[in-house]
Order: sequence, then C-alpha cells, then structure tokens
Amino acid sequence: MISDVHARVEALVEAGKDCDALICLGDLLLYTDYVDPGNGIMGTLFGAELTAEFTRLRTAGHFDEARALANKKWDSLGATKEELINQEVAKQYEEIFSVMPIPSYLTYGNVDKPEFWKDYVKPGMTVLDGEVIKIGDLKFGFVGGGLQSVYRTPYEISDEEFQSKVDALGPVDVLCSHIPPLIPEITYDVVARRFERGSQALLDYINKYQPRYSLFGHVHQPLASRTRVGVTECINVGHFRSRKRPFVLDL
Ligand SMILES: [Mn+2]
Repeated sequence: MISDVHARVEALVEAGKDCDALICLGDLLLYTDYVDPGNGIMGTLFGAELTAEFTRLRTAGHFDEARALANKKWDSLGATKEELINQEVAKQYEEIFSVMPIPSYLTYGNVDKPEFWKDYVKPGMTVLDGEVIKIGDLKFGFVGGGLQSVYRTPYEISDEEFQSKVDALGPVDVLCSHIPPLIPEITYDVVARRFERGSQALLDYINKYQPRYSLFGHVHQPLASRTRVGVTECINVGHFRSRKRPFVLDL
C-alpha cells in the first residue's frame, strides 16, 4: 500500500515485490518539489530559482503575488500554460505507469489528472473511484481525489461530489481514500504547519459502517499517522516520495 508517490519512480519498482497486490492511493505527479525546487513540473518549466520564489510566496499565503509571478513566466514561454503542463504530466505518467507493479489497484489523488490515466494504465492495473472490489476475502472501497482548497490542486471536487462517491460504496472491510477522514490530529501537517482538507463524509461513513481499516495518504507530515474511530483503525500509509517504502497491510 502506497500513497503520494510524487514521481518517486525508482522506489516504485521495489514497492511491488513480495506482495500479493499493490494498492496506490494517488498523487502520482510531482508539480513542485519543496526539497529540491529544480525537480517536478514547475522546476522543469520555471527553473529552480523561480520555483523556489513561487513556493516561498505560496507558503507565506501570498497567493495573488505567486500567481502574478507565475503568469509573467507563462507569458514568456511561447506555448499556453495548459499545453506546457500537460506535456510534462504526460511524461511523468508515462514513466510512472511503466514501472507500476502488477497487480495493482489505484485511485486518484488531488495531485493527479484523471483524464490522462486511461492512456497509461496497463493490463493488471485497476482504477477505482467510488467503487468496491474484492481482494482475497475482503471488500475494499475506493474514493479518490481531494476537496476544494486555496491551493487549487489539479483534482479537487466539491463536498457534494465527494459525498456521492462515498455513498456509492456501501459496507466494506477496508476503506481506501486519498484524503483522510476529518479528524484534527491526522489532518494537521506539522512541517507545513497547516490543516489539510479531510472529509466529513469519510468520517460519517466510518462511524456508520465501522470498516476494519480506513487507509489514506495526502498529509505528508501528519501530527499523528494513525488514530482509531470505534473499532476502525485509521492509518496514513505514508508519503512514498520521502519514505520510499510501502506500508504493509498483513491480512
Ligand atoms: Mn501528496
């Protein structure tokens, strides 16, 4: 089980070894690398220096200034922002899906572009979103994507749309989502020093159905990586880009 791959391609090859199936909870793309700003889509298109400045402004909450800085650069690049980004997105997905272990079960993160996936998903890779699948004797339910935020990441949906995907599941043994249920200690990022968006719909689902596990990613450096709601173990499977190892769910 992995999440938040953010283009950590080398480690992905290893992640699928010695397991029955790999489950991936999304965020395959790397837009901005906070550790090394020369990496990722922004680093490639903007260069390290400008990306670092852009990131600094956003981290400080100066979204309008960051956007203005970016727009100036986009105007100088000769193609539309969308064309340039989509070229880089395609390159990253090509590389990531070419080494994605098989069999794998995947859902989208907020840092994904779902419309691209059909071109890269290979036989043995199953994409699920608002859907349930049986793996072994257990039912796994998947809910992908993120909720709307000031960061305007690529795949953010409304609370209503998210709720309808959760409602479509019915009872499962293992609830798999990109974002966590809305519980303070698992949604707070101690490095970014902010709350990421968690889902009330997921929390309500857990209270109602009490699955054995609620597994998710999204919060890269959480205050707590696990908690419990009734009998449900809620676990952040870890930021694969930095951890480079999967979370092992031994059933
Ligand atoms: Mn992420």
